[in-house]
Amino acid sequence: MATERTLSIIKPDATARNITGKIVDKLESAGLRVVAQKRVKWSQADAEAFYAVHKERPFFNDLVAFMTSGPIVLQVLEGEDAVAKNREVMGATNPADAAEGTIRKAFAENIERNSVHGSDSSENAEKEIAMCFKADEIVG
Ligand code: RTP
Ligand code: MG
Repeated sequence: MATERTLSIIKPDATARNITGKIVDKLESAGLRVVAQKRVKWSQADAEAFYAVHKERPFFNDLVAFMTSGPIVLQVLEGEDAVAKNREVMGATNPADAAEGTIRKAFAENIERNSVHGSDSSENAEKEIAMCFKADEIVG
């Protein structure tokens, strides 16, 4: 498996609790390297554009409200099989289903306030990285 990049977001529930570093520790311990990072606050338009794939889902409006409720940390992670590795260390969407040792098991509050986002395929990773970072903001 070749070196790959994925988009990670530390969500507002986690920045509110000041646990950004604890989450980065788990990502780094899993062999992922942070090659771009910035803290931002999304507008409604930013969140709607990022989550456009979910716009027909019943949780869309709540998700947009949550993701614009406070600061978030956008990251590009690099490593072997980075998309799958990040999904593995994140754990299941619902923390009640998340495996021991995962970020969501340790930190998520509920199925919505679940602390992290990670791209779900290489194709989506490329799109999401391009939405969030300029090429010269990523230093591998
Ligand atoms: P993510 O995209 O954030 O990495 O999470 P995921 O793939 O595990 O979950 P996805 O199905 O893509 O859902 C995106 C985010 O929407 C919120 N959600 N709320 N209230 C609900 O039933 C519900 N379901 C999903 C979560 O914040 C989820 O991560
Ligand atoms: Mg998803």
